[in-house]
Amino acid sequence: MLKKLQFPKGFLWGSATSAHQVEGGTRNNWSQWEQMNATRLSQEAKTKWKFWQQEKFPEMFEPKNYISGLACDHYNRFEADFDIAKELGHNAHRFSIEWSRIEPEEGKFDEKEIEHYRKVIVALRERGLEPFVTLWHWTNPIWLEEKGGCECEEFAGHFSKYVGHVVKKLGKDVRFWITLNEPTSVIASAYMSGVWPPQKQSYFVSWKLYSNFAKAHIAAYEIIHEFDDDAQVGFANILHSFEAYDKKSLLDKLMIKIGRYIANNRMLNLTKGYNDFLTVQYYFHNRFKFPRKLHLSDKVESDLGWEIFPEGIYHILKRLKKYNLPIYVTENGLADASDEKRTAFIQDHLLWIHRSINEGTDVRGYFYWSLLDNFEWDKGFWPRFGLVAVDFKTQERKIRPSSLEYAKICKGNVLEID
Ligand code: IFM
Repeated sequence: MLKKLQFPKGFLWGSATSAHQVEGGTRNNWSQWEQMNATRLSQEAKTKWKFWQQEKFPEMFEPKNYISGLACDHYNRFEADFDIAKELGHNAHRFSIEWSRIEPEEGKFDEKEIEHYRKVIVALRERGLEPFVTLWHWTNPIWLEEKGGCECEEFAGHFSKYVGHVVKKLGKDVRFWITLNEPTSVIASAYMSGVWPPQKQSYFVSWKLYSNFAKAHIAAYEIIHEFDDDAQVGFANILHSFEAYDKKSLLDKLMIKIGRYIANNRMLNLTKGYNDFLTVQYYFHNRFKFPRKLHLSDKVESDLGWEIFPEGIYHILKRLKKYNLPIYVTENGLADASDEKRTAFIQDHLLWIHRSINEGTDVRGYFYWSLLDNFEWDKGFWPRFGLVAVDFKTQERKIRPSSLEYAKICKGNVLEID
């Protein structure tokens, strides 16, 4: 029997992008690192990815896969891209402002770039899309990176000056601000495992980074509210789902407690009182069997080999309920070049989100990651997350069938399932 799951009135539906991944032509710590590491990354693909992935995505062996370059040329094509989002029934869109464009040299702000982002915001509003503006999505201007980037003592101070400028110039057109994107992903991948720039492996620095990021968020929160009391400010938090392999094992349970604290709760605790809304960015389900994480080979996976576990989002939301704040799912998506799994992926996650809403969790929006295929950081262009496929040679856009299924949900504010 067909079930119709209605979402709350005013629910926001959309998708998300980030500047470095889609705009093209950015000059920051990542673009610099890509130039120095593209060849190495293309050589490492042989050992890093499974045989089926290597066969399906031979571009992973080409150094140019690892250079963001023109990306989706979204910097020049944003209006046409937003036309697509509108056509797909979206009523909101999350994007990020590239700090290195706004402040290419310390203390020197580029008004042309402010104008660019003003046009982006106007273009969204003209199409009925509520802008969710991210102020930092992992990339630092080169001058800041030379001072130590996120780990330097003055990170929050530098960030505040940039935020102050942006908010003064663009604040009257923006209601929803996201200060930082996934600070814990940067801590884990750049400073713990050391695979992202600046490739440090230091638990000491990692620990300090939590407080640098919390200070930066809190400072930005205050600056934005000084300008506009009604603004809604939060940070984008990647939240992992955790499961003890043996529900009776104290050690397995201890591992998930520690994992949950480090990955999910620490940033939330440090920023308590300074969030108008909470966010969920959900990609990973972790099963622990002491002393390690388990990889079960019988699970459905994305092209990146990430397990698809929709139920996880329900448990995450349940844990956020106690904060009594509105919640937006600001990212959830998968790499699926052939578009075989995306429709079910979106529907299944929404099913669990809906269940959580029915139980009283105040979820107010869902942003699929991502509107376009784009540059997936150290993995480059081969993982295809887009609702819209991008041919990176011609910049041609092609709407994937799953995005039409998602469009039905967005347009009707309802999920219809058998
Ligand atoms: O592409 C990233 C995005 O920049 C941040 N969240 C996770 C996505 C998929 O890895």
